[in-house]
Amino acid sequence: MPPYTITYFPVQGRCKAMRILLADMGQQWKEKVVTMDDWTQGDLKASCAFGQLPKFEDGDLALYQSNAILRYLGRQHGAYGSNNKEAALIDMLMDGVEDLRLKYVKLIYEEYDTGKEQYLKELPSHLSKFDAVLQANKTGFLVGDKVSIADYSLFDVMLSHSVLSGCSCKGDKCPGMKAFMEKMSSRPKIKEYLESDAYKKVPLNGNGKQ
Ligand code: 6SG
Repeated sequence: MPPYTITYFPVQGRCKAMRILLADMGQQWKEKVVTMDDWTQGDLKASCAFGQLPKFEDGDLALYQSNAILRYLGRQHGAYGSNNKEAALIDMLMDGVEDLRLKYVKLIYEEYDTGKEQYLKELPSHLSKFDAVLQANKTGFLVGDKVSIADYSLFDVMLSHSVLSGCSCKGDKCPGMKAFMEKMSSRPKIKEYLESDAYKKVPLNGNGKQ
């Protein structure tokens, strides 16, 4: 039996980074898919700490909040830096990625038709901040010399932007980011996962927009 269970809607959404981390770490996990009918019935929602999914289980531990889940897995699988200072920088970058993710989610679910032009105009300025961190660190990762949960989180959000229609920021002006995306995409287990049906058949977002 796989040690972990992810309970979530039939989308990538808030689970893409943790799934990529688990695949990269060679871990097995079970997926429990919750349909709109199951969810609106209400019992599961009432049982969730904040009334939302994803839910992540490791034996008798039930965790909610996708970034808390990533932090747990980062600690468990050595992807949370090599010391306290690296862990603090990883936290900072995770929060920076979260700020960008919230803008992306707002665009997708609330402003796709009205706000995309402005979003795309502002995007290079957000991405340039991550690019600068990557260029300064010189290892191809955001922090230190090994992969961390901040890398999985940024990689996840950037994969979503790489298919955002009209988004021309594919890395030409962001050499650090371009190298980062190539490095993460070519890690053998990530490559295998991204080419699998388990990944490809699941839509990015719950409303079909991307
Ligand atoms: C939605 O926002 O997928 N959880 C979402 N929505 C249902 O009743 N801070 C935490 C975290 O990081 C945010 C959790 C997140 O973990 S994710 C949730 O639980 C609720 O609030 C986006 C997503 N949406 C999928 C979805 C929405 C509409 C169609 C598909 C409702 C849910 C599933 C079917 C109906 Fe649906």
